[in-house]
Amino acid sequence: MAFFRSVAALSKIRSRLAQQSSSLGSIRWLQIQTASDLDLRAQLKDLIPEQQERLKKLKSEHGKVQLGNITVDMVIGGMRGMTGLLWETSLLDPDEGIRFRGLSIPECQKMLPSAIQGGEPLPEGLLWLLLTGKVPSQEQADALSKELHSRSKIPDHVYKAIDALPVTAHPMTQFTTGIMALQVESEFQKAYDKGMPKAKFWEPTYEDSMNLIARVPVVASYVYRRIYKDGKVIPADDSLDYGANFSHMLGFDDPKMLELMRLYVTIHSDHEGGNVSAHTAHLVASALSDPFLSFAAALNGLAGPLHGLANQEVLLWIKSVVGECGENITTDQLKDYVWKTLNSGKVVPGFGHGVLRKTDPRYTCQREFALKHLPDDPLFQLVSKLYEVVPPILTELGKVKNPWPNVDAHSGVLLNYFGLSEARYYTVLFGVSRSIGIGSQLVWDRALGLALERPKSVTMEWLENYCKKAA
Ligand code: NMX
Ligand code: MLT
Repeated sequence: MAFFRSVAALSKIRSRLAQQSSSLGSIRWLQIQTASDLDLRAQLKDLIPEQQERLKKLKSEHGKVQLGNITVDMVIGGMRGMTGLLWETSLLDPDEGIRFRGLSIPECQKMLPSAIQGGEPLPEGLLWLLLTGKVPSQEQADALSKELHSRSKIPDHVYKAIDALPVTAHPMTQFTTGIMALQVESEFQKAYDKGMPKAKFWEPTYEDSMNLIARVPVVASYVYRRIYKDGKVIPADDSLDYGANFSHMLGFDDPKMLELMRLYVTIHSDHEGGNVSAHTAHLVASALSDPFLSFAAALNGLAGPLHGLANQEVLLWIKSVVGECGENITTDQLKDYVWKTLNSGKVVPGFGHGVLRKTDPRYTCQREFALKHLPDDPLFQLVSKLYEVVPPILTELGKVKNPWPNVDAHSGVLLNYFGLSEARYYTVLFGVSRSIGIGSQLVWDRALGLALERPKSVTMEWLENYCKKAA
């Protein structure tokens, strides 16, 4: 805490000097990186007032501009295509895929700091980007890495809460229980109970979000080691970055696996605001529930098979294909298997999307990773074959809006290759990553004073009457 107080003081001196700089001429030493440049909270404090003004202006000048028509189909059909949320950290284009604060995945791979030259982005670099909209320097990402380590201590009762569950409980149930137990230490709840002005809400939210992001890998790896490795916990290694340390605590130290985890955590972090997990967090947080409560709610949505559980389903499905037909399956056999799945009333996991209408760029970058590091892996080759076989079949069905693969179609075979083969655990990895996007946006939700979410619902009778009158 003393460090952060002195950093904040330095930041103030620096901004005062910066204000004087026009009268002093150019002060070159001011450009040298100072402690406040490395302090994410100080950076946010500078950024928030201008973004608050921006939103105020948007509301007063354009508040009544229409964004489209709401149709009955949209009301019945899961609000698809209905613009109804403000989410600053990322934006999804149906054809191009996700952009994090304006940067595509290949741009993030080029521009964000990495652990090795030309390597995969550091998730802490992405966290900085999502929170500030700025690409951090290597020093800023490293400082954030250290800050996350310093926040990662877990109180004992969290382990006890998880241990109260049967070891056979689904990993997502154990993980979410751990997150709920972390909530006991919420700074937001403490500050709210004492009373604080609305303008200050973002500050304890920032503390909670950063603590949450710092602590989720510890909870997640505890769950993994408890279920699959006889409870033999591996302590954190403070010299490692966020993704690498997570992989290390799970028990995987192959340098390629560390790179995979950095990539994995980066690309799963955020997918604009309308997906089930992000939207749930945003909704729950709009009631001023703290980030732990909001994120735990999000995880319960992520645990559904149409959302985050699909990564588990994909690997189990691929393994069932191999189990039934062997690794050297022919294209015709694979087609038959896909039809058998569909005819049994199931979806083909890893294909389709609520918004995307082309191959998910998160799939593409994982495919590139596989081509570089495991081109001969038989399961990767099967995934490649599915890329050819599944889309024409889903198109033939005639109702699927997007026959192309999504992020979940690929992640399992990569993890499996490096030894993380327990498919039931995969959604927990997705959850760890999503804490970064959700945690970042929740800070902005409170900084911008976003409203309680409360859309209007109607009955079928109301719709019928409305449509009769409109006809
Ligand atoms: N396999 C079989 N049927 C499908 C698939 C698929 N992969 N994708 C869509 N459909 C069906 C869908 O079930 C619906 O059928 P019905 O009208 O009988 O209910 C019809 O096609 C129209 O659905 P769409 O409008 O194309 O898709 P929607 O936006 O409703 O749902 C998903 C999107 C992602 C839920 C859907 O594509 C799906 O179930 N995919 C498989 C599960 C999956 O991979 N989920 C992960 C998504 C990414 N994530 O991480 O969250
Ligand atoms: C996600 O990453 O949240 C999924 O792709 C689902 C979505 O965007 O709706």
